[in-house]
Order: sequence, then structure tokens, then C-alpha cells
Amino acid sequence: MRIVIHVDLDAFFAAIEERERPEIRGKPVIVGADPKAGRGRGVVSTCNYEARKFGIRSGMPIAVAWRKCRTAVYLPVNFELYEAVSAKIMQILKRHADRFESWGIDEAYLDVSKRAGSYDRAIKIAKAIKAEIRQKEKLTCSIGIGPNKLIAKIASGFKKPDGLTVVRPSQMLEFLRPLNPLVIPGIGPKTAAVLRDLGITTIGQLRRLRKTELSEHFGKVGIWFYEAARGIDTSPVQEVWIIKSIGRQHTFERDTRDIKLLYAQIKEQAADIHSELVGQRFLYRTVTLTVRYQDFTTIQRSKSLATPTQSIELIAGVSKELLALALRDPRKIRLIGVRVSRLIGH
Ligand code: TTP
Ligand code: MG
Repeated sequence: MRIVIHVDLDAFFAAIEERERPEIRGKPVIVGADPKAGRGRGVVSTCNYEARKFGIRSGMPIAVAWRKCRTAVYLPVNFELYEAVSAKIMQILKRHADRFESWGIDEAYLDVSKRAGSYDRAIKIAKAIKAEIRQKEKLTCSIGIGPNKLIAKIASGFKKPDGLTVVRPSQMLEFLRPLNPLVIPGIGPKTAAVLRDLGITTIGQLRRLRKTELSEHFGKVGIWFYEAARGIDTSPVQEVWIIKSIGRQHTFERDTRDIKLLYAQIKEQAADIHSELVGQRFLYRTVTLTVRYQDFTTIQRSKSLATPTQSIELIAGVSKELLALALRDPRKIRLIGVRVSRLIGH
């Protein structure tokens, strides 16, 4: 019998800030770009559950958040701190798993099939994890337990914050039936909209579509939707953690075509990316520049190099070449982002 636990920290960045600053506890807390009294141009990274009561969400423009709640505590993103806390939590989680897979900064899968052997014992492990994270890191998490990664992941999001949701194999189909297809990894707003047009708003209804129909509509990934709707997921919990790309982006105070400003931004991002490449011991082969124009139209241009490199000059140089192409368009630029990919370790 396979038993997988999925752990997801609650309001991660915001919860860490609350922990560090007792004076803001209990208030709505928003971590992200500077709101600048409603004129800020970046987005919300995350917010605590108090702030969510005002309708504020991750990814929302910070100016919209400001309109919804001016009295919230607004804080900048302190990645270094969150990375350090994440590393400590991953160490705690690892010790409770036969096999372990970290997934982003605040999530992990634990295969506990062997050490637990039963769902009752898996629940004990989950409670021990919660207690340890609460005691050592003063943070709460939500946990899902299920027969595979898919079910464990959906279960951890089922009750938040501080939830514990157990889905045994016999309960799996019933558990999935009323849920929104959006809970399935790989189904985003676009797919959900297509499904809605087909009259499908629950996973139970999704099961009415035949495999061939799903692959006609969505291609290969349609097969995954077919299986996921039935709770089928054979993917293993794997220790490897593959970073596919490293990037930075920046939204300008004012839309611009000022080459000095644009170059300065490219230089800064290239330097940041380069230090991460060095730290992670990676070479890259592809540089991608993202440009968002004043009307929010967004383009990406990439260039691949003949050989893998770690050169900071090439990140900046290639980005400038790609910027020259983007500047053929007369629109002003709102956001610029540099990313390197096709990484290999060395
Ligand atoms: P999530 O686990 O998606 O969110 P969360 O931990 O803040 O809240 P929840 O209780 O719903 O799990 O993401 C983890 C962290 O990743 C989050 O604290 C901030 C960061 N993040 C962003 O920076 N931008 C985003 O759009 C999202 C979704 C997350
Ligand atoms: Mg989280």
C-alpha cells in the first residue's frame, strides 16, 4: 500500500514576517511590492489569512490590494530569510519520510508507505510533523494524506490553514467528485474555461468525458486529466530537485524607452542571476528576455548559445540584443525580465 503525505506551509512569507514581528500579529499582512499609497506597480507575493478576508490574493496588483485594505501592514519580500526558514523545514520533513521531494519553497511530498504501513500511523506522523514545525519554527502547515501525490496535494489544499485531510483509497472517488477541476495540477483557468463551455464544473462531471474526447480537446495532457479525475497518479516521490531556469524581472516606476534605465536593469538582473548560477554551480545555454509593453502585451525572445557558459557578460549582452528587437516596437515598456535556462550542473 502506498501512502503519500503532502505538506504546504500556511501563508508562508507572511507567516514568517508575523513570527519575526510580534507587533503586527493579528493584523492583515501583505508581502510584496511597495504599494506607494495606491500608485505601486508590482504584485502581491502572498498575504496572511486576515488579509485574505478582504479579498486579497497572491499575484494581485499591489494597487488593487491597497484599494481593498489600506490599513494592512505592507512588507517587502525578504527572500533570503524565507529560503533559510524553508531549508530548516525541509530538514525536519526529510526525517519523517522514506522518500522525500521538496517542491518549491514551502511544499514537499513524503512517501511514508514503509514506515507508516497504515493510514492511522500516517496520521500520527502528520501530527508529529505539525507539532515539530510549530515548536521549532513557530509556523503552521496544512497536510494531506492519500494513496499518491495527486490526492495528497489536493487534500492538503482542502482545509487551510492548519488543516489535516486524510483521503483513504476507498474514499478517493467520492472526495474528488464535487471538487472544481482547477484543483488538478495542470488544469489552469484556460482549461477550466474550456471545460465550463462543455458544461463541466466538477471532477465528477469531468469523468463523463472519454479519454479520446479529452485528448481531442487538450492533446496529450488530456490523458492526464482523464486519469487525475479518477485519482490515478503513479508518479514517484523523488529526491531530485531540478531547477529548470533562473530569472529576475522588474516593473518600472513609469513606462519607459530610456535605454540607460533599460540597460541598468538588465545589468542588475544579470548580476543577480549570475550569483545564483555560481551558488548553484550551473551553466546555462539559453537567455530569454521578457518585455511587457505599456498596454500589458507581453513578448518573450530567446537566444541559445553554441556552448554552455556561466558568463555574466553574455547574459547582459544577449539580453541587450533581444531588447533591440523589442524596441523596434514603438510602445513604451512597463516590465523587463531576464531568464537563463537549459541549465546543466558542473
Ligand atoms: P503558496 O503555498 O501558494 O501560498 P502561501 O503559503 O502564501 O499560502 P497558503 O496558505 O495558501 O499555502 O506559496 C508559497 C509562497 O510562495 C508564498 O508564501 C509566497 C510565494 N508566492 C509568490 O511569491 N507569488 C505567488 O503568486 C504565489 C502563489 C506564491
Ligand atoms: Mg503555502
